[in-house]
Amino acid sequence: MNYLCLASKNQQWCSYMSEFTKTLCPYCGVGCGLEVSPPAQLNKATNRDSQGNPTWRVRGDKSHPSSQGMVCVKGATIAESLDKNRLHYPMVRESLDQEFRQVSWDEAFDLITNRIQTVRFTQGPEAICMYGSGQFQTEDYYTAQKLLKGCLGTNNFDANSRLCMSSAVAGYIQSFGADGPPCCYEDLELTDCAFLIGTNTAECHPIIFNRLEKYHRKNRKMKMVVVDPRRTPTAEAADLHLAIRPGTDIDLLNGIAHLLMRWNYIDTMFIDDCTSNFSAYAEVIRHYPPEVAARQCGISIEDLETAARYWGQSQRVLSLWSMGVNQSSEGTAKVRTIINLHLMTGQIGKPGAGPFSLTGQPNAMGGRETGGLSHLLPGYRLVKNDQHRAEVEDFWRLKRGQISPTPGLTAWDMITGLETGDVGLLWIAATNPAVSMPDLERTKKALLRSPFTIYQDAYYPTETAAYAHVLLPAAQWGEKTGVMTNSERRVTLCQAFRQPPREAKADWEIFAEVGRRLGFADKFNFANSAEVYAEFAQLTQNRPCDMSGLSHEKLQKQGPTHWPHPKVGSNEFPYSPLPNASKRLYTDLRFHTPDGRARFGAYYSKGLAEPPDPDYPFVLTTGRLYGHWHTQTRTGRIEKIRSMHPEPFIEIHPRDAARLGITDNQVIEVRSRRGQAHFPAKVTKAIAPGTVFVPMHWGALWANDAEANALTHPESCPDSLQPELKACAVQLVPISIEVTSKNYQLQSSQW
Ligand SMILES: Nc1nc2c(c(=O)[nH]1)N[C@H]1C(S)=C(S)[C@@H](COP(=O)(O)OP(=O)(O)OC[C@H]3O[C@@H](n4cnc5c(=O)[nH]c(N)nc54)[C@H](O)[C@@H]3O)O[C@H]1N2
Ligand SMILES: Nc1nc2c(c(=O)[nH]1)N[C@H]1C(S)=C(S)[C@@H](COP(=O)(O)OP(=O)(O)OC[C@H]3O[C@@H](n4cnc5c(=O)[nH]c(N)nc54)[C@H](O)[C@@H]3O)O[C@H]1N2
Ligand code: SF4
Ligand SMILES: [Mo]
Repeated sequence: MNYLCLASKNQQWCSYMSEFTKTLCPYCGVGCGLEVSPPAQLNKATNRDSQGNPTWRVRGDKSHPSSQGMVCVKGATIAESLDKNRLHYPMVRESLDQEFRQVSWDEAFDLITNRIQTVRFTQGPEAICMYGSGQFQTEDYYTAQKLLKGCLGTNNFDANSRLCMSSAVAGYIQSFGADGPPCCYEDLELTDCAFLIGTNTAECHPIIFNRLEKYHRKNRKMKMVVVDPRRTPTAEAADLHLAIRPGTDIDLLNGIAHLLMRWNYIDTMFIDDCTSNFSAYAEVIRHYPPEVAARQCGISIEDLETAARYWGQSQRVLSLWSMGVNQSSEGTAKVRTIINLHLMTGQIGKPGAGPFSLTGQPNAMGGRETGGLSHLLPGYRLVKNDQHRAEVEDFWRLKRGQISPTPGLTAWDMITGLETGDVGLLWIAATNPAVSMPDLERTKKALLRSPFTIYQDAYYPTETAAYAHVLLPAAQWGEKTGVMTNSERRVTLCQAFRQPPREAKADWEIFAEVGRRLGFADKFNFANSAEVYAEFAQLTQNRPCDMSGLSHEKLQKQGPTHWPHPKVGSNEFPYSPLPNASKRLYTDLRFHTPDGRARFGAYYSKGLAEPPDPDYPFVLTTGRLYGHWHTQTRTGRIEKIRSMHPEPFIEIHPRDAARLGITDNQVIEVRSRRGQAHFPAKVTKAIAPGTVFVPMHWGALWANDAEANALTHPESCPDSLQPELKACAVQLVPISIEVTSKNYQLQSSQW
């Protein structure tokens, strides 16, 4: 019976294949299914139709279980960006003050491999670094790990996920013994209380929010709590909005825990049978009575009590979080403090409940699975673990000891390594650090000192291209077939539907070719990405993220599938029955720790790394807008989105504005200890007094002097090494000019 159901589902999945290509939206971690169809009369050589119109048609895929046919404005308009300002050829230059000249791939590969060999033998493998991205497909990530960590013997592969969800990874590992969000999207429609903390889900994970909000509207008994210093569109929809002071999440969560204890809403049986370290935690939360917690957070005691009551009285509580929690100098502690509430109330391993970290990028999850941070190895393994290294070495047929036991440089370490001269070669792919890294003045100065930077991107120009010696044209979404895993651990095959433009190549192909030319031909003789995935999937066998039962072929026939998905018997039809348990982790209440118990983390709040003071009296927080994606490489080239968000701005509370004599639209100079930037003021009650907000999207190519990261600092969480991009201290100086949106079109109309 089971197989029959599956088979008919498969047929439905396959039946559209001839007309549409099924794939995934390449923007956010929601991972919405898309169906893409070609423009009428496609000319295969140019990717354009007879009118020269390059637009492919994109619509939501109703059969994709994560998104059920829904898409947001970014997914809906993605096709418009595919042919604008693409990087078509490898380009090189000897120094950053020269013009680039076009070279053949052969020349580019020669140059790169020679340089790698020189650095390897003069400075050692530790001087070679790669900085990658959650926008890689799993095959790209995996090939890069094999090249750097396996063949070259350096763990210096880090990704922009360090700036994004490394605190969630560290928190899950410390509390549960392994990484992996335990929940699924169905939980959105099964919960009694959704506790959203540090996440503007409505703008940043819109389809998750749609599902939640629809359910919330129908079921008024279900409660939605939003914890965010800003009154975001997400907060607007909540039953309770707790506008805490930035950086006081641990005070709030420990304060809620204190009340849950006091009111005896705790699940003693679960605590006794399934957890450890409760007594240390109980000692900590004793110090957070409501008067203390509410005062610290700047909220009322009544609101704190309401939040605790919602949590305590709900049968099923689902917490959702993202950057307001992770991007913090106590990010891991914040994550564990959220998990603590679930453990003390037994809210995990059942429908509608659990601690659910939302991943930002489309394949940040794949990055975790393939070991795409400098302390990880493929298959949720750790660099520091002797057995894990040995398993990977054996699997890759490397000599024992080839993988270094030392975690590699993190994203920010690579910047400081350039400053000290320890980094001899930096290879950047699928990320734009000249906009997205903290403390941009320092970052850019370090990039200028780099002896040799390779930059592999789909577009030109981007801000980071200005710091590259070699540019490599990358095939992007729709031009390469590969796998991505979304926030709910659902794996989707993203099929190519068009040719890469001119000479662009898939990232994994570039890494594999460099590997072969460095003398590791036997390690990289993949004929296609399906073979790369097959090898990687095997390496996950018997690991928490086991997907050894998956392959490109199977994903194509069967459609998107949750992991764990172990190999059961033959990999051939009939497809292995999906273990129902894979929808949710820990349904057996056994965790991946040595004793099988989840660990409470006992943390006092430390607050911000750079709190406001009389010289820099405001807390600046930074984040995202609905239409734009990060550094605008795609969305800045889409008219509909540009007109939706024409210019950057700074949100200021009316009380602060009045005190400083600031009016709407007036230009404000914002200064931190590291730099300055200018933004038109948006005077609004959506932001709390004392806090200001700027979007992160406007780098040097898109606006004059409106970089959020000119202001931010790199102070990081000691466990996850994730920088505190969500808060720094600033001063505001009103400038008299009024801006018009013209200022912000100038930059991009130049090219
Ligand atoms: N439209 C759009 N969607 C995106 C992206 C995009 O660029 N554009 N990027 C994707 C990526 S990679 C990511 S990581 C996600 C990010 O998704 P989110 O984390 O939802 O987005 P952010 O706007 O960075 O930050 C979320 C909220 O954290 C709040 N915050 C700041 N400080 C604190 C604090 O101390 N405590 C609490 N509780 N909250 C705080 C901010 O006010 C902000 O509203 O979005 C993904 N989706
Ligand atoms: N102040 C502040 N700074 C932040 C944040 C914040 O909240 N506040 N958030 C941080 C977070 S969470 C994130 S995730 C980062 C994001 O920051 P970035 O990663 O720098 O931002 P993107 O614009 O997504 O850059 C991705 C690049 O990859 C290219 N690309 C797309 N597809 C492919 C491909 O298949 N192959 C290759 N080679 N290239 C491709 C795109 O053209 C683009 O240039 O920013 C971080 N920085
Ligand atoms: S919600 Fe995310 S995955 Fe879905 S269409 Fe929008 S950007 Fe794409
Ligand atoms: Mo992110």
